[in-house]
Amino acid sequence: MILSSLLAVAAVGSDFFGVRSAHDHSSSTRRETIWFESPAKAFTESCLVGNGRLGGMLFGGVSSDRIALNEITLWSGGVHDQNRKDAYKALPAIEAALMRGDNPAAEALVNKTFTCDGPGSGFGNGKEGPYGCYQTLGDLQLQFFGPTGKPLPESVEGYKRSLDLNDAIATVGYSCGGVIYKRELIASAPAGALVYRVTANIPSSFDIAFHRAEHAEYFSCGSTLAMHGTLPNGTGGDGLKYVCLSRVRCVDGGHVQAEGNHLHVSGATEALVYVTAGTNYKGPVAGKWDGDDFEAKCKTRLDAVSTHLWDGLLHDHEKDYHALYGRVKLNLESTKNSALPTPKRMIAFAKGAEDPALAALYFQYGRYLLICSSRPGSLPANLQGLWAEEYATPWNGDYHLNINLQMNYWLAETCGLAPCAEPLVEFIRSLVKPGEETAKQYYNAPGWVTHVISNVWGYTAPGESASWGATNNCSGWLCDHLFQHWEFNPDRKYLESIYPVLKGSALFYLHSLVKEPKHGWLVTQISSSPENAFELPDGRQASVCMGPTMDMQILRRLFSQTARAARTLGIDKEFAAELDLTATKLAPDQIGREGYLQEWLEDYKETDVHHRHISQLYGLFPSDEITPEGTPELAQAAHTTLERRGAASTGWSTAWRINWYARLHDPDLAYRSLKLLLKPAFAADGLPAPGLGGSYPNLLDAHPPFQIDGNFGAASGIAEMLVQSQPLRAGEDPVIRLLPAMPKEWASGSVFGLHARGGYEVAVEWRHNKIITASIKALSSDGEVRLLPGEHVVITIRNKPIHVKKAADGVIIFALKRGETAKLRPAQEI
Ligand code: FUC
Repeated sequence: MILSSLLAVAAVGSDFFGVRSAHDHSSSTRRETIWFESPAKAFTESCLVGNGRLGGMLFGGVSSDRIALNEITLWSGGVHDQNRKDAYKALPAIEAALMRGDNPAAEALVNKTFTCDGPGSGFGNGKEGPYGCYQTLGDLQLQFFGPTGKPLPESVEGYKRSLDLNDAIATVGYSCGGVIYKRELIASAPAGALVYRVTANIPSSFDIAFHRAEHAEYFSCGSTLAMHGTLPNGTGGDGLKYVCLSRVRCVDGGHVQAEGNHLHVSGATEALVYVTAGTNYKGPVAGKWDGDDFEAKCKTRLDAVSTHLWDGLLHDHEKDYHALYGRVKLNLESTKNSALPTPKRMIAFAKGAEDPALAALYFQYGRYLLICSSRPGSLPANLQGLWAEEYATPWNGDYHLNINLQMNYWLAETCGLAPCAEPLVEFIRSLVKPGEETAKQYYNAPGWVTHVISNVWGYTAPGESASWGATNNCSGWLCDHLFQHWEFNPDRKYLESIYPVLKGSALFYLHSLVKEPKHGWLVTQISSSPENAFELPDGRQASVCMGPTMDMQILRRLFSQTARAARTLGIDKEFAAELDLTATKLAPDQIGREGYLQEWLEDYKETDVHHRHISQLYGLFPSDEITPEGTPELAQAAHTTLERRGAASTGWSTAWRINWYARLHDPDLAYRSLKLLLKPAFAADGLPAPGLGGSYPNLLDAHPPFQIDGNFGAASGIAEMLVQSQPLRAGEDPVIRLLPAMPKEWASGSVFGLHARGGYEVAVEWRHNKIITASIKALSSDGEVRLLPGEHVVITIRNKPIHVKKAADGVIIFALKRGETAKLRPAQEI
């Protein structure tokens, strides 16, 4: 249907309901707020909202305001096969070069014969190519006028702009010439819309318009604005089509009029600006897509949302949001600094003013960002989550699979956001079919495989350069997320549904293993340790290799998880046994000459000793084959590796360090990394400053540039500092451990709602660095809790002390029925 005719039918005039909001935002509970004293000059100062699909970045200007918009499917490019046909025929020559230790020759061959067929990701610039690029939907621009009809001056009184994480609402307020202006923005998941409420205490006027720098047409009709367009598919044709609609409804007096490509609102004390968007995304990822009907569906959403007033919309939005956000509470005790605007608070913290509550805010911000960018039925959070103001977003705003996408989801299970992992699960499933073709063309192998980069179009081929694009352990790593989702939320049906995906991945790697000549270990036949390179004894450099440590660790995990899944389901007995046996033949973790964990099969010198990727520590986190209890020498080697690489790095690498140090039970170094991540990455004017890592004024992570993985990785790291549930030794049952890496600076506090493997919800309260009380609730099934209490405790269920079994290493075991809560107290207090 033609969009203009759709809108003409629907054009509605202004409504005069005269209803003022009765909603009161003040509440006695502590609020987690990021706030500013001035409008944002860059999106790194803006306030972010999102409903999993539609996002907004509120700049909050006085005379002119901007909400940068996003729709998570808005990608250029399209579904294109970039597999090099019959590339596997080159394998024997590459393998032969690797077997004789001539890695540079192997690398030259990979570059020539084993990269993608086509431009691939365009080295991060794939916008005009078939790979495509995630990009902004455009801007909603607002222009405000004072009582005389002139644009508002920039200098106003009492300016405040804030993002309230407790209710997921962004607010701007100020007064000018005695007039009080207030605006509030939500991204409502139930309504599928952004709603911006614009109020003033006298009748006021403003204009709104859409702006997009390319591929956009606009029109207006009645009280509705439209922007629509078609992105290029990268091979000379039309790609994704999109539409974005906005409607203004005057609530308390006022009038809306379409004037050219904008709407003019006059005489209103309260107006609601509704925004909906949609695309005809038809990629391979299963979701609740609008399809060819996207314009009509987008308009239906607009019609529906615009029948509602603010209070009702806010009520539904908060109810929906609280159901996720409210699952976890973290109180690290406030300091006076929470009264400072966020950028000043960050500066004070960097200068040494302790501020535990800032860490709690950063933790909840990570959870907030995931709730806003990853909801069931949609796509996973990309490199920027959901928020991009660019058309050529850095690294195409894609899904990098050698750390970044995985890090985005580390917090999902531990931080009570399992439903937010659903888009990742669907995304992984969508890679199986294209990944089977890639396995066939490149390795002549069964099963499926992905390499380093992917997009919403099912890209699984290697990247365009051997130095980073040959890494092929990524599908194995993704499978860990499928399995952990089950470990945290045991459900047989779900396990049945993911088993074929695990099996397909395991089959691929089983097929790809070769015997390395020195020890006869089984290793991956052609690979690289993500993005790092090494020097051969003769001084030549290369990245391409056999069996880097990370590959071996990922395969051990994949094989054991797949075998465990098969046994749990009572199927594929022989296959499970084959996986177990093969795992014992894989190259082991090795300690290098300076006591570090070797990154490669040989003790090569890395070309960059401070490289941001420390992939050989995958075995420490997110995996659990290296633990202080089970493998103390390897744990020490991991520690040495980390200190050798140094503390300063990119945002995500710093965030990974928090998780690593937490697993090494080193609170001081975990906290050091968290501090580095919170270091201001901005100059006095608030704009990004040169440097490595840190955070922007709105607490977004600086790679630089902005990359959201550090935010998510840090939230996961903070959770790991407070509660862990991996086994003490690989292959054993999970053990819940309370406050395993709690820094002395967080002397008193409480956390509620962190999740543990086996389906448990955990709460802990501590004072003066000692646990006062804790509780464990069985969410999914009856089971046996294994707990490392750290000190002598008494456990009660329904106020009655219960019997606990004592196991090795101070672990205690007790039975807990589904729905029951066990309470723990130090023995002397009972
Ligand atoms: C990987 C990292 C880079 C960056 C990019 C998006 O390639 O090595 O640091 O995070 O992904």
